[in-house]
Amino acid sequence: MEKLIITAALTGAEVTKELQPNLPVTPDEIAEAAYECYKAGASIVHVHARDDEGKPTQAYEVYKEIKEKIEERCDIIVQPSTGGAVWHSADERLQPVELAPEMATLSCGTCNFGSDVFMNSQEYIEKFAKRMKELGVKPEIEVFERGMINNALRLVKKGLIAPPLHFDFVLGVPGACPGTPEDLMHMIRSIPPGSTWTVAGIGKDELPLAVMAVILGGNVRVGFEDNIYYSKGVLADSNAQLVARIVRIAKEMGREVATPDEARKILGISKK
Ligand code: KMH
Ligand code: ZN
Repeated sequence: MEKLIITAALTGAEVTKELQPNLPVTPDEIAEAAYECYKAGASIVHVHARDDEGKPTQAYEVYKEIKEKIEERCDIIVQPSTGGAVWHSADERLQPVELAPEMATLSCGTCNFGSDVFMNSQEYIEKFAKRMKELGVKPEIEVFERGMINNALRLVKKGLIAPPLHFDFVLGVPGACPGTPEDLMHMIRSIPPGSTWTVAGIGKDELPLAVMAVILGGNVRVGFEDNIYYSKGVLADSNAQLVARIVRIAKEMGREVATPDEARKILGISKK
């Protein structure tokens, strides 16, 4: 098995400080949280930006500041979100890609998202994939429903993305695919051989799906974007605490944890 790639999804667009007082929202807080996660064993940081009022923003300048502040501290792979918040336009969502980061997310279909709709029309998906290709950004294909895998494979046929593909199965979003072990197995069996995958279980699904990924040779995403608790009813102290738990479990299972450079090699990313 390859070494385990751990992604820390620090902030997201939906969680607030009221829900999780330790949520990092300013560029300094986000950079510091990224560094703590790096020290704990994460090799990728999935970034969402917030404005001065703590509201989600896709502004280029804010992502630039966050990226620079993280890069001053460590060489973790910075993966901005192109999902943003459900109300962001496609053009807003694309802004962080202009920084030409090593990776960015590419959501490959539309789904319900709680009481909202997370809109990813074919037009959006192709536009995002095209710009990522032009700027040499490795897409992390976000899969919230099984059919999104086929949408990604259509992008391969159109020459907009190229294997080896890297998938993130986001399971347990209210309104989209649940996070049962059977759902994860079905996703894994549905991707092309030679692909890599990670799993982001939402809420109570985070830990069991992460453990499955450790066992099955996949990779793991944890963090406040997906889950704010350490255990039932107990808030986590930090994103790094959630990363550290996965590192401990992986070690117990005999699975080594990848450094950022090892993750780059596994994912086929050349360091920028
Ligand atoms: N906040 C969600 C609507 C991504 O980062 O690419 C979308 C999301 C996906 O978080
Ligand atoms: Zn995200």
